[in-house]
Amino acid sequence: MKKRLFSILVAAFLLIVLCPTALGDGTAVNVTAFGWEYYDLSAEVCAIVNEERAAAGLSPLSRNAHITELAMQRAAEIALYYSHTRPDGTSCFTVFDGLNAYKAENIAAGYASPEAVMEGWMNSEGHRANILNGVYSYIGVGCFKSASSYCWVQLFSSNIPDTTPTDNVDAAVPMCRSISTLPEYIDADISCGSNVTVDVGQSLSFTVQNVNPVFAQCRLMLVPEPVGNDQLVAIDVENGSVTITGLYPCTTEVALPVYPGEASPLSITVTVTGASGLPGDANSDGVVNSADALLIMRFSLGAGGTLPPNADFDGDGIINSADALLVLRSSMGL
Ligand SMILES: [Ca+2]
Ligand SMILES: [Ca+2]
Repeated sequence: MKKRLFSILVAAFLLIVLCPTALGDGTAVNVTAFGWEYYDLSAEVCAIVNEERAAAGLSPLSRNAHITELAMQRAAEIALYYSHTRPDGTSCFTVFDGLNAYKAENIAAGYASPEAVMEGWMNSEGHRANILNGVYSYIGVGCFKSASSYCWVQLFSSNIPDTTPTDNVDAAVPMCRSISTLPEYIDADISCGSNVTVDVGQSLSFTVQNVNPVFAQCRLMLVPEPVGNDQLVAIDVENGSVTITGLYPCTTEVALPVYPGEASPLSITVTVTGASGLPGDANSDGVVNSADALLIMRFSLGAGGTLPPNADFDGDGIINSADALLVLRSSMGL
């Protein structure tokens, strides 16, 4: 796995408020990203940071609860767009919500452990300078893993309104993070391809994965809000995974928008094979209507062919004109 490191050194309050909000508000959209957060690895990185600081004669940083959450948010954001610029086009420091302090951010992706990412950072002058800077008192480390390797973020600050430390060491916490992003950073595909076939009653699961425009090996699960014909297929979304279950034989489209009003969302063509279980659906197209009634009537008049068992609408064991009439009445809502 290719690895990436970026750093930004000490940015003062005035610098931040004078920074333009890059590409402007109003164009960003909100997407939901799914991944797992590793507070255990976050704590390990902080411990190594303080070992390095002790070796350099510096005081330790307090692992701050609030900054840790901000770093977890940033870790999800760099999985979408690998940069010190946030996906919405603003500086990374906007995550501090206007805090007047000396602040810095280190980011990395592709490193498999706290030891590995810290070694990478300590061997890079700018990152090392952030880790070994006496101006900071607080640290938060984000560690987020979605459809590819870990994304790491260190945030440093000279002060923070809420100084509460954290000892959270939870591992692999499943998490949906809302991310404000410019639509041009959305470049997603479907993990199983755009055409699938399932049998009636069978399910298939897949994820919608965004390709990071800066670091293509970094992929992020986006949580879509699928739109399909729920008479034909059942759709469930859980932990970033979409599950489609075939209900009736058909070929149908399921759209997978990742934000409201997306103009050209991804879609998947689902072909459901097998016999329809829908009473009266003689042609197994998932809809009961006059076409089925006509088919049953022709069959009952000796036109030949075969009909599925559910053409026997009244369940008396015979497919005849009584079924055709009942299907017609049913399709008319009578
Ligand atoms: Ca039908
Ligand atoms: Ca019958």
